[in-house]
Amino acid sequence: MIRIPKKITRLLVIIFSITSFIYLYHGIILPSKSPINFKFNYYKDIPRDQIVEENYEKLVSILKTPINEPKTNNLIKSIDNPSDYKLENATLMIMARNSELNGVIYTIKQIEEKFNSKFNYPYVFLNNEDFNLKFKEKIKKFTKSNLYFEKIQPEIWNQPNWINKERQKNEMKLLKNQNIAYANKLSYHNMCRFYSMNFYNHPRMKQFKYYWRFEPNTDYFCNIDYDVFKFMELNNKIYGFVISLYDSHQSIKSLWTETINFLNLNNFNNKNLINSNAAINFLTENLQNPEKTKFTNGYSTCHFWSNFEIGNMDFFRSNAYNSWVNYLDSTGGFYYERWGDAPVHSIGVSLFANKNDIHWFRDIGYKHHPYTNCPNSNKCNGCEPGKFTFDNLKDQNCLTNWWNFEMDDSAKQIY
Ligand SMILES: Nc1nc2c(ncn2[C@@H]2O[C@H](COP(=O)(O)OP(=O)(O)OP(=O)(O)O)[C@@H](O)[C@H]2O)c(=O)[nH]1
Ligand SMILES: *[C@@H]1O[C@H](CO)[C@@H](O)[C@H](O)[C@H]1NC(C)=O
Ligand SMILES: [Mg+2]
Repeated sequence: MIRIPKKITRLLVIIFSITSFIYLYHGIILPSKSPINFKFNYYKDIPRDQIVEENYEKLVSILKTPINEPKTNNLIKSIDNPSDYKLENATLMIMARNSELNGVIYTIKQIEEKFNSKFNYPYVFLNNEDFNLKFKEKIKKFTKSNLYFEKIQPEIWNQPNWINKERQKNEMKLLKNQNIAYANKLSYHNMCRFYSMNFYNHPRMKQFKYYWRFEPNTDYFCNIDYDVFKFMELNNKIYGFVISLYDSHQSIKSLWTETINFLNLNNFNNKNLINSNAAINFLTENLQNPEKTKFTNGYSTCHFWSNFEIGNMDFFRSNAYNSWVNYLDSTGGFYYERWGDAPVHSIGVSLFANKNDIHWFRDIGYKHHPYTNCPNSNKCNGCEPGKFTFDNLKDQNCLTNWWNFEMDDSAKQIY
C-alpha cells in the first residue's frame, strides 16, 4: 500500500478548500448569477408609422438590388452525372394530408425544375395518417428521387394527456374571439408542436442532418444551380430562411416569459446556454410594433417564416434547444395558447446559435401567400422584384430589422 505523507494530504485539503470556495463564490455570489435581462440597443425618436415606412422602403430597395448566387468560393454547382454525385446528408421534407395532393404536386414540380432535378435529394412526406396509394403513386411521377412516406405516431402527434381540456377549451374560445387563425383547430396545434419539438427526432428524419422544409401551394421562382445543403455544410450555417415577419402576439402571450423562466432555471445557469453572438436585438426590438413587444413582455414577435426553412437538425437535437423546447412543452403553451413553430424555431436559433450561422437565402425566390421574396436576378421569373406583400401588411415586415441589427458587413455583401 502506498502511504501518502501527511504534508501532501494537508496540501491537497487546502487546495481543495480554495477551489471549492472559488467555485462556490463564483457560482452563487458573483453577479453573473442574476436573472436574465435582455436589452434592445437601438433607439429612434421618430413616430412608429415613419419607422414602418422607412423599414419597408429599405426592404424594397434591398430586394431590388441585382444579385446572383452567394459569393463564396465554395459553391458546388449542378452536376452532369447525378448518379455519381455524393449528396449531402439531407432531405426535402413536407407535412401534408392526403387531400393536399394537388398542392403538393404544384410545389414539387417547381422544386424539381428549379433545384432538385439537378441533384436528386430524397423527399420525406409526413402525415398523422397513412398516405394513400393514390397520393404515393401520383407523387412518384414528378421526381426520380427516393421517396419516404411516413406516419407520425399518435403518441407523438396528439397532445399530452395531462393537458387540462377544460382550460384548453376556454382559452381557445378567447383566442377564436380575437380572430386568431386556427385557434380552435386542434390539429393545427398538434402540427405546430410537432414542427417545434419533434420532427427532427422522427425515426426517418433522424437519419439526416439537413432538411429543407416546404409546403403545399408555395412557389419557387428562381433557378438554384448550386447545392444549397453543401452551402450550409461548407459555410457552417445552421439555419436558412427567406422571409421574416411579426407574429400575432395573442397567439404567443407567454412564450417569451416562459423562455426567460427557463433561462433563469438551475440557479440562473441556463443563461449560459445563450450564444455569445445571439441575435438579441432582433428578438427584443420595440420600435415598429411596440404593442407586440409590450404584450409579450419583451419579444418583438419577429420570426423567420418557417414554411420555408433549411436547417441543421443536429442544432435542434442539441441540449440547449431541446431542454428549452421541452420546458416550453411542459407549460402547455402549445395548447393553452397557439404557439407557432416559426417563433419557436426563431427564438431557438436566435438565442442558442451564432447569428452569423443564420443565413438569409436572398437568392431563393419564394412565395407563401401573402408574402413573397423576389430577388432581382436573371435566374428568376414569375415574380416582381421588390414586391413583398400588400400595402396593408407593410408593417409586418421584420426583414429590415434582421438586416439592420444582426447582419454584419460580410453577411450583407455575400450577394
Ligand atoms: N398531415 C397533416 N398535415 C397538416 C395538418 N395540419 C397542417 N398540416 C401541414 O402542415 C403545414 C402547415 O399547415 P398550414 O395549414 O399551411 O399552416 P399555415 O401555413 O400556418 O397556414 P396557411 O396560411 O393556411 O397556409 C402544411 O404543409 C400542411 O399541409 C394535419 O392535421 N395533418
Ligand atoms: C447523417 O446525419 C445524421 C444526424 O447527424 C447521422 O446520425 C447519420 O449518421 C448521418 N449519415 C451519414 C451517412 O453520414
Ligand atoms: Mg401554409
